[in-house]
Amino acid sequence: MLHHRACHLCEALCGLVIESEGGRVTSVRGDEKDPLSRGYICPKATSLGDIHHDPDRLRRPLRRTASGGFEEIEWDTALALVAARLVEIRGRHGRKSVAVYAGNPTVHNLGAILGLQVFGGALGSHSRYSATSVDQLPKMLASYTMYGHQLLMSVPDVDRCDLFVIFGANPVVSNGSLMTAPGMKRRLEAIRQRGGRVVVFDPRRTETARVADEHHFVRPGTDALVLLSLLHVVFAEGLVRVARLAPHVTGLAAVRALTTDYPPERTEAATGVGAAVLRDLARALASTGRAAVYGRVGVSMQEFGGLANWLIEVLNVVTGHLDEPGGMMFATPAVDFVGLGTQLGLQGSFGRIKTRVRGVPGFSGELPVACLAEEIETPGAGQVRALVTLAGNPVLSTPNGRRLAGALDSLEFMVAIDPYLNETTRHAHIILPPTFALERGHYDVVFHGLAVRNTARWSPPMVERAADQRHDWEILSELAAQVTARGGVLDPLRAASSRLITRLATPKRLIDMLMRIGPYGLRRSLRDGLTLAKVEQAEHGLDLGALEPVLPARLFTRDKKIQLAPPEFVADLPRLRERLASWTAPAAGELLLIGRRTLRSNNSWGHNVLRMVKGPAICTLKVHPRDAEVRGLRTGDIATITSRTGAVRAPVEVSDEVMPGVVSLPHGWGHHRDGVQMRVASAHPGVSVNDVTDEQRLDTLCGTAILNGVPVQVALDAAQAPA
Ligand SMILES: Nc1nc2c(c(=O)[nH]1)N[C@H]1C(S)=C(S)[C@@H](COP(=O)(O)OP(=O)(O)OC[C@H]3O[C@@H](n4cnc5c(=O)[nH]c(N)nc54)[C@H](O)[C@@H]3O)O[C@H]1N2
Ligand SMILES: Nc1nc2c(c(=O)[nH]1)N[C@H]1C(S)=C(S)[C@@H](COP(=O)(O)OP(=O)(O)OC[C@H]3O[C@@H](n4cnc5c(=O)[nH]c(N)nc54)[C@H](O)[C@@H]3O)O[C@H]1N2
Ligand code: SF4
Ligand SMILES: [Mo]
Repeated sequence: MLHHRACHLCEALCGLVIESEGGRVTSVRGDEKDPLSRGYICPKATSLGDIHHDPDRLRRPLRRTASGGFEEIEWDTALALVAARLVEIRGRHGRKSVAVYAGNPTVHNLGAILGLQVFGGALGSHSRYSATSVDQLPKMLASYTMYGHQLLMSVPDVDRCDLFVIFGANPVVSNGSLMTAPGMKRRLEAIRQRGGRVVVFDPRRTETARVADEHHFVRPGTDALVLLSLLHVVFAEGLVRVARLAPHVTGLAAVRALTTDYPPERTEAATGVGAAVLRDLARALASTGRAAVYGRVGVSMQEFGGLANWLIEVLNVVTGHLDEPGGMMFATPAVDFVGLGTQLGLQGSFGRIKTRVRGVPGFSGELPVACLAEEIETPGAGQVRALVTLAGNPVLSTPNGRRLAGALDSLEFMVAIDPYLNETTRHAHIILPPTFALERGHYDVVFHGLAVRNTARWSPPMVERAADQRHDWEILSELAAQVTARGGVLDPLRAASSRLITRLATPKRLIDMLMRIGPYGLRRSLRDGLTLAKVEQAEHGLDLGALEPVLPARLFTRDKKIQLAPPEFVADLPRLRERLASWTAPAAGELLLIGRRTLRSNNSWGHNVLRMVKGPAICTLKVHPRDAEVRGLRTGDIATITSRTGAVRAPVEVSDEVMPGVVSLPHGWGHHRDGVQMRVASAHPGVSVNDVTDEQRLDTLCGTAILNGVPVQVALDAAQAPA
């Protein structure tokens, strides 16, 4: 049988043609007719079948036994137990005592997104955490403060731009992030074929850097200085060109004043980027009609990620590339979460709440996950005593995972909604495993809104689930109902959405309704308006056209203007200025550790598939020849990587693709732990980089963890055995 659907594993939304026989997946190919991916897929798509059939994947709830093992229990027993424990702990210790952590696959799962809203409302928890604070939070903060909406995030119009500048992203491997653009290599090559230019700033000569025209090493954490210098040149040389948006911009003079102290000649020693490079690039940005400056996780989870993300937006605005074809644009998705969010008052908020122990500001009702361990460990009113994880593996994905693992063991109660018994869920008292993607219908409400082309695609369920399996949304809404019945408190907004969803019964019907009231629904006549049925009929996906300018109509700030100099960011500049001097004089022997994504990995949970992990070791430490020589390290040696929080050992790969002074280790590994039931992953364990990242080091502006540019010592390991 042939099935058509979109891949949900990453943000690229590739169209797939999946063949199955007797319920078994026999092949996965790219869908040539998908208007967005046009046949492209990456190696991870082939793992969909393997995960679906994985004997380690949990299908029934598990309860921890007195001896520390797990036993299967019935759904009804499990759900009742979870609801009772959560309500009881909340009753005893208050609303902050029950925390929720939502991980990355939540946003790739329509039912989990909606279910989380309903469940979160019923629980009324004031301790919400997610992968946002180890990922894109700075970009959301920039969108919120500058455009008035956390989800109004600019994406590069790659297919029409002639100068594409990339800071800290490797889309040839990651397949693009906050830029849904499957087949990035092809798209980058197309820029060059039409005479354009691709420029990459990265401390590693990445796979993306290799297909670019130019690559510049930049010292980890210093991008904000590079950007200030680019802006300096734009202002000093009279290259400002705000064009159409000029009447809708405020703060231009303030930004000009803030950049005067940062000529490129003054920042080059700290950043490692030559002044001539920046002068040339600033002029090119100003003189190229269609150009875009884009940044991702390398400029997000770092010491000055907030500033860097803000300055990238500013640079696009002042060179006339925001909201213009070929520049940084905004998608107009069929299900318009930006517009809906505005009606529901969900544009965002910043600093309204703070963490109890360290006083770090929260963003949009959420607290930074780097603070979770101390919130569990520190006694007092508001201490976290119970935790719900949904589609997350924070023991491997958040800084100082070892400390967090210890903290999880001290909880009164933990429940994990997750299909695997892994490094995090093994700490839970109850594990509730949901269905896997092929067993459920899906419409991507998030990434259609961040795509480089407007399209819509519905993925029908492809395999019948077993009678006793539950979808994420069913688990969450059942828990919500039981928590409410036991005396849950609902805030009015969530109560309303909860009632709505319960009445409509399924996420699919909700999507249909949201589509009807979306930009392609009501905008057209009732007869021609978009409905889910029409999207379903287009089995390869529906093309809704190239991106179109949306500003100023889509500005949600109070004065309906783009805020070029939000006070939060301006107030953070002195911290950068103070740091400038120490970059030019790093501590003796210290190296800066950065991350790396690899083609056959999917954060922490793609490693239980043999075809993804076999072959040469992936979890290696890349070291520059100069730094290797000083330490007597050769390729194949085992090195010990030590930081304030601990040490890990990993095989060395000597390579001049990393900048001198920088080492690179991928995240999401470290599967060799007692009780983990992922047999393939445990046999190819690697080590967890987040055992040496530091939960105490944050971008203090917004609470994002610093996962790139971590100071470490690296030495030859005497024992020569990885652990
Ligand atoms: N050092 C370092 N750390 C990093 C990063 C880095 O670059 N360097 N990257 C960061 C980034 S960008 C991110 S997004 C985070 C990710 O951080 P997390 O989201 O915490 O971790 P994942 O590895 O994505 O784990 C996802 C979990 O969801 C489960 N899962 C998969 N599908 C489903 C589903 O449909 N339903 C449910 N209920 N569960 C499901 C998996 O079994 C797994 O346990 O990691 C961050 N951590
Ligand atoms: N194959 C695969 N694809 C994935 C994932 C995966 O795990 N595997 N994860 C998905 C997720 S959750 C996300 S968020 C996206 C992320 O998507 P990307 O951001 O494109 O992914 P990375 O490969 O982490 O790219 C970050 C780059 O930043 C560089 N960098 C590190 N520090 C700095 C710095 O201080 N300054 C600059 N300029 N650069 C720096 C790193 O060397 C790296 O090349 O990928 C998604 N796609
Ligand atoms: S690039 Fe992402 S969406 Fe496309 S096939 Fe690979 S994992 Fe799936
Ligand atoms: Mo991410």
